[in-house]
Amino acid sequence: MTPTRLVFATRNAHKLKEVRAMLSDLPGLELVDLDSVGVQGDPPETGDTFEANALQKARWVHALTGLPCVADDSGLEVDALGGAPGVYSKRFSPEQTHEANNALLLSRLEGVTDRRARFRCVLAVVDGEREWTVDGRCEGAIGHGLRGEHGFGYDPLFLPDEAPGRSLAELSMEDKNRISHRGRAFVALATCLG
Ligand code: ITT
Repeated sequence: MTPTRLVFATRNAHKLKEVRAMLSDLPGLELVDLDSVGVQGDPPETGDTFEANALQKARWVHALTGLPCVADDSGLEVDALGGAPGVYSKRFSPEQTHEANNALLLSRLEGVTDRRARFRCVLAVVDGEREWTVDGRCEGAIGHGLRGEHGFGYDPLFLPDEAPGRSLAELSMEDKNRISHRGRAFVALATCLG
């Protein structure tokens, strides 16, 4: 079977690394990064939903390259914060670093007992003829301190239901990909392309 070749519209090196690791399990997909098709700059994301942002990024790269593109918009929804930081996950703290975002999240949840949260990922594909989205979720809770060295972003604070007693940052990339929002969205994408 010839794999579907898509440009992956991301500047997030961690996402790219995770997805590259998934591809051996998803032989129907081949992803090409932005540098290898000569795209400079960051895809815009000014929407207020994951779907809108994912479509915006994929359309932007498709308009520049004329090639079929996929984009990921993802983030963390915390129930006690009314779904925040959501689409603002990367820009949650003024510093916009993973460390500052995690520190702010811990401080916003000080004394809060309902710590339910989920990671969400929406993938949008734009190929010039069609546009569509698929999504994936990972349910869990926010811990009381940072744990683990793997992954990125909020992983050291996120305790997935499917790995009791461990944070996402304590899982290998392979184990994270099996249960993660992004892993699930890519499986959905490969199924829908297959
Ligand atoms: P691109 O737009 O270039 O793809 P980005 O980092 O801006 O990269 P998003 O807009 O999708 O990506 O923001 C995702 C943010 O959500 C990311 O910076 C993390 O803070 C958080 N996030 C998403 N997936 C995550 C994961 O698997 N583990 C931990 N944090 C994650």
